[in-house]
This record gives sequence, C-alpha cells and structure tokens, in this order.
Amino acid sequence: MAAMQPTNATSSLASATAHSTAVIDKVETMLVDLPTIRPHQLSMATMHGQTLMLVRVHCSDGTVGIGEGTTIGGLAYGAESPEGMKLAIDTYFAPLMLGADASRVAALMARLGKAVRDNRFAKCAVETALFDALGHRVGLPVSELLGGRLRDRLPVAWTLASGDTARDIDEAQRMLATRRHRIFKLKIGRKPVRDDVVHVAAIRQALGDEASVRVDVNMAWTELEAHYGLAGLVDAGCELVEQPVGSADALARLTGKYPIAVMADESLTGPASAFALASARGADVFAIKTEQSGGLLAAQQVAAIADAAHIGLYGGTMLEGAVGSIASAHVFSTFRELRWGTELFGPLLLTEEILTQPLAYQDFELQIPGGPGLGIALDEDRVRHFRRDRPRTSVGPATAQAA
Ligand code: MUC
Ligand code: MG
Repeated sequence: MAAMQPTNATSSLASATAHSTAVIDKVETMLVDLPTIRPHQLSMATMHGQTLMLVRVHCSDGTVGIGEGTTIGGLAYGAESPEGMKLAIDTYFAPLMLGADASRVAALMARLGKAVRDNRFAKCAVETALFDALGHRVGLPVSELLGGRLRDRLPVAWTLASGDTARDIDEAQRMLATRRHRIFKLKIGRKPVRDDVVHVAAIRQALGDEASVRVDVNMAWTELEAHYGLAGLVDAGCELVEQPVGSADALARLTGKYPIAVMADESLTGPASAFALASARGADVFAIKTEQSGGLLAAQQVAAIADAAHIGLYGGTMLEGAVGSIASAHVFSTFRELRWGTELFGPLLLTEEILTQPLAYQDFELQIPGGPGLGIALDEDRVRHFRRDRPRTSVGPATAQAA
C-alpha cells in the first residue's frame, strides 16, 4: 500500500499538535494597588484607588500570558474581591492548571468551570492569561483567536463622578478640548432624584450638542423613583439610563416606557441572564462586561444573544487597569454591532502607568494593539513597585531633629 501523503488537513492537524506541546508550568498571582486621579463616586462606593489582581501563566515553551481581575470598591459591587480572586486562583485553579495543555483554552476553562462554581471574575482573569499566552505561541492577537476583529479602534466614554457638578463640567470640557472623550456617563443615585436630574440637566446644557450624556444609577432607585427619574432625564436631554433599578423585572417594566434607552448592567451576569433578559425584552441595550460575563468567550455569547434579540451593545468596564481593559477591547472588537461604543477608560482613571508602552487613546478612541496576544507588555519595575507584598522599609513616626 502506498504511503499516505500529508493532506492540508493532516498538516494543519500536525501544526495544531505542535502548538499543543506547551503545558502550564507555573501560575503566579499578585495584587497591585494604584491610586485614582480623583475620588470616583458611585452610588455604592467612593473609590480612591484600584486594586488589580494580576495573574501570570508560565508555559513550558517559554510563553507567558497575563490576565487581570478587578472589582469596584472591594466587595461593594459584587461577590468577588481582588483578594478573594487571588486566593481562589492560588488554592483551587492553579492545582488543576499545572501540567495541563496550555493551548486548549476552552477545554481547560470547561474543566475549571466544573470544579469551581461562579467566581466569574477570577475565571475571566485566568482565561485572559491563557489566550494571551496562546497568542504569543501562535503569533496572533487575541481578537483573531476569538474569531477575528471587525474594527481596530473603539469609541471610549468617560465617567463623570467627582460628586460636584461644576468640577464634572470642567472635566468634561477638558476631555472635549483634548479630543479624548465626547460620550459622558454621569454617576447618579446618591442624591434625591430631583437633585440628580438638575445635575444632569446642568451638564447637558453646558456641553451642548457636541457631547452625548448618559447616566448610570447603579440600581439606586426604587421603581417609583425610576418613573420620576426617567421622565426628568428625558426632559434633561439624556439619551440613556443604565440600571436605574436592581430588579430585572422592574427594568423590563421601565423599558420602552420613555423615549430614553434603558441599559442593563448589574442584571447581566453571563449568558443565562442575557437570555432571560432578552426573552423578557428587559432592556434596550446590554452593557457587556468581560469579567461580569465570566470571561472572553462568555462575553461573546452574551453579545450573540443580544444580537439575536436586536438589543444594542455597549462595551462596559469594571474599571480594569490596562491588562483587563485591553482584553475587553479585543473581545469588543469582534462584536458585529457596537452601536453604543465602549467605556474602556479604566487606565486613564489611575495615576500610574504599568505598561512599557501606554495604551493609545486619541481622537475619542482607543487603538487596539496588533501584536501577538494582548499586544501589551508590563513594565516589571513599576509592577514590582506597586505590588502589595513588595518588601517595605518601615519608618517610625517622625522624631525630633537632632540639635
Ligand atoms: C458600572 O457600573 O458601570 C463603569 C464606569 C464607572 O465609572 O464605573 C463602572 C461600573
Ligand atoms: Mg453600570
């Protein structure tokens, strides 16, 4: 019998097998604390800094992937915290990952999914690191591994949340003048509804037609307050309201009642909730967050459900630093429709840079890197400096100067 000639199919199988020779050697986690440029006020917390949980996956072929998990206000936003993610990955994820085929990302995530319930943010961080390493291994950007990007740049909104109307107007005017942002999301819900509406109307009026003004209530209103609020926001010229109430049923009842788009955020916790919301026509727009969805692949599933239900898409943020933000950018670049833009401004809220090459924000957009993996590199010295567990020199209280 003649020897079988390799066909295209068998040779691509051979190269896939070559890629799969890498196994996971080490999983490393760390907490990095960075200050914010100003206090960031949401209805449930005021942030003065952000903690990034960074995970590095080291593979036997020398590739290393990085991922990030963040939350908002520690445990104020949801059930996970950066410290909890680190503990979960060190204790439960890492033993299952060591020695596993590093290239079979979906298979490994399925295995982790069976052993670990929930922990969506930690799973997202690990999945990001695996995709980053795979991208370096095969020489492709993460967006291409996810099916291929449809855009190289993403519009980016800025959140006005200083707690002071005049300061917010000044901040927005600087963003417009420097062509960094022209979509503004206002955090409201801490004050009485009437005061919040006055705040929004003042900002809308000061910025004029150049800017788009939206609000995020972070679930702070009752359904009755939301009726007053939405009516007032329409008069104030606001185009979108994000998660005015906590209950998904109440959100559905508000959708379509007023000429303002209603966007779901906290109610969206992955594909199952997306399906339930879409079935109930529970929102006009989905704020898709990669971490909240449970990872990059899960975020794509949420987008597919929204698309099928003709629900608009917005690329959300958990105020991730550079690693998490660019991971989301790769995911959002693959969405067929992204009518409402994104809010991947997290790194700009922090005083410190931790990349060798900062992310490029210009002309109201974020450029998605074209290099392999996430297309970014950590500045190791700066990461070491801001690590929570860095060796510290203790200094006592100031003592009287020697005479
Ligand atoms: C949220 O609820 O959308 C997004 C922007 C921001 O300032 O906070 C986040 C969280
Ligand atoms: Mg929100």
